Amino acid sequence: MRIGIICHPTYGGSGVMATELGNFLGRQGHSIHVISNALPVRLDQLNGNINFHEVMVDAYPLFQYQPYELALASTIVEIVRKEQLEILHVHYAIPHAYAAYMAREILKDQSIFIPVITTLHGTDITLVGKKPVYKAAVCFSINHSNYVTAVSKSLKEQTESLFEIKNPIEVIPNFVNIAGYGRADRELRQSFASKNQSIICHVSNFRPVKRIMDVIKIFNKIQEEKDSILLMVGDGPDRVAAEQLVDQLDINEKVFFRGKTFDVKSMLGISDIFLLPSETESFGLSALEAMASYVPVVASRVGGLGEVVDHEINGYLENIGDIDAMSKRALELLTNESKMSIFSASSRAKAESFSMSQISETYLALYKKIIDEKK
Ligand code: GMT
Repeated sequence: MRIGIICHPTYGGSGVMATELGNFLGRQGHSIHVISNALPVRLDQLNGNINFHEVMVDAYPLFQYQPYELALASTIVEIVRKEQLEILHVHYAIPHAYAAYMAREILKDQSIFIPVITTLHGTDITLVGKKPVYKAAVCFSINHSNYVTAVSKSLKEQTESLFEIKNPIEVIPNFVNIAGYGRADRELRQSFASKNQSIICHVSNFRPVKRIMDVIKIFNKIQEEKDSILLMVGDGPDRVAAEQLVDQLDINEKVFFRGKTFDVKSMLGISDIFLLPSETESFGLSALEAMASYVPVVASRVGGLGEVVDHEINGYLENIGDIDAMSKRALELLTNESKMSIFSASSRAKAESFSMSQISETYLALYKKIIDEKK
């Protein structure tokens, strides 16, 4: 099959999912064409079936904002024609679903018919898409996609309650390539923490929605009771404020900001607890990746996190902003070895139920069905 994938390239679950799906299908022999404004971080460039096409935007001084959607739509048209793509899978509605709609209509004008699948990821609906300035265009492009999927039941429900959706939305959850995750070697762990120290981890794009000040405050309470360190993996707008808070709390020696280029799998592989106290989270791919690494998650009870983390079975879900409860939950595990090992095994087992091979096959079957319907 000849598949076009449109996604954001930067750190964020939607780009990671799109890229991992492309990598998997490319390894199966499908011809994958990823279209984005920069090379996505996890794209497997060594595979001959995987191709990357950069959207180039010409900076013109008349424009305060460069018209990225137009450049993207034109690039899609060009690549569909040149590579004879059969289907377009767009990840994250803004601005991809709208640009793909335009491209599909331009191609129709040239007697080329290509279906568009839109996968909704979360903030494209819950934070950004619902804003009045985008709402009409987002709703229109969802309703004019040939097929729509959402990464959790919670996101499907939120989309249906926020917009006037005429298309059915199928839930196809995010997945993890389980084989790539596990415990890392002891030497790596020892390079960060002493034998008696626990390792707490957080991975995100450090945007306000992730509430990384809560991460620092929760960790501060944990380390008062149990000697620990905190790995902050990622980067983003709240990093400076988080560093200031670490200073104020005088825990500099225990908090490591690792930046965004660091090997996430290894960081998860040496961790004991993963913190995700987000304001909203449609799914929580980083939580799933932690669980695949045998790391129980302490998170807020929001959005689709309850579809990933089973409260009191392989992690804990508490109210948004409840720093006390989250730190107590983390300590419950860090100070009880047998409970920790039960939660840890159950985390991995739950992650295995989101297996990449199975969920990618679901997408593939969907592509086939939609292409066949078009014929
Ligand atoms: O807002 C983000 O956290 C980034 C965003 C993205 O584009 O990657 O993440 C969303 O999509 C992920 C992949 O489907 C989900 O795992 C995240 O939960 C979701 N983020 C939010 O809903 C806040």
